[in-house]
Amino acid sequence: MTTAFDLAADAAAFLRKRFAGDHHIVAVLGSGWADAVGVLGAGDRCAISEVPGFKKPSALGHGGEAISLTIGSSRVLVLTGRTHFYEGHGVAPVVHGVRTAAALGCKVAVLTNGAGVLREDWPIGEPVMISDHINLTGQSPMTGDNPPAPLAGRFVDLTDAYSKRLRAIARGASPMNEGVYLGLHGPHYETPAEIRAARSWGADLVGMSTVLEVIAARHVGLEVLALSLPTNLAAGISPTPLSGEEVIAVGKKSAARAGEVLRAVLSAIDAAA
Ligand code: 8IG
Repeated sequence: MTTAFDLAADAAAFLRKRFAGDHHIVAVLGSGWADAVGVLGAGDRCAISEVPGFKKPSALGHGGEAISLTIGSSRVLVLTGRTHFYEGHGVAPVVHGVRTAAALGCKVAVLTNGAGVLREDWPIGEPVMISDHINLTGQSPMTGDNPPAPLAGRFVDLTDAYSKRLRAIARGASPMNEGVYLGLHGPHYETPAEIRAARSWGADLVGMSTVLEVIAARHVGLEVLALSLPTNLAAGISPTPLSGEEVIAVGKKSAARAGEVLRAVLSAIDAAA
């Protein structure tokens, strides 16, 4: 039987051939981050839809490319968009990127996203770091048969999911606020009552991605750093209705800043390797 891990191995073989060799770091660009790629420098590009198992992301403001670039002495695979669970293809395509990256030799995943923010004192458009998450998607990438040996079993430990080591490196490269990300199914936004509940649960950020990727990334041994771009105050806190267009507009305005932070963080991770 072909497993999701076989498909990731196929994708990695394709990318290894296309980009001539293994990579060290994968960076996934979420909402508001796609335009930051310009700041990271030139690289070799390929359409993600050419790579086995990948779908062209349909989410607003997401790119559809795999880019191979070099930062310091690290080869970085940049995915300029991601597949969300709400796109309706199930969990496997959502986590295919991180599984492929691990099969391509990556040891570190830097996941980025756009998020609603529950903290009125956190500036919109200024990147923050995720310290931990609450997964309310009701999903897990580890559902199903136990992964084939030599992969780890399905009961993934998430105690230190957001690497303390990488967070210290990122903090040193670019001081940032840090908080808990609540991952929801979407694609609708929350009600104000849900945001009040989220606050009492200890959430600082809300979004529709990342948590499933982090679980899958930890399973395959990737060390994870996750950055959020707060693009809007959460529902009931925001003085205006939420909209995808607002997210895009903030992303565009913040691209240079987000790119600068991402570049500094990737450089620092390279330098610590
Ligand atoms: I960008 O306010 C972005 N993504 N669930 N809520 C949820 N996802 C988001 C939000 C938000 N903003």
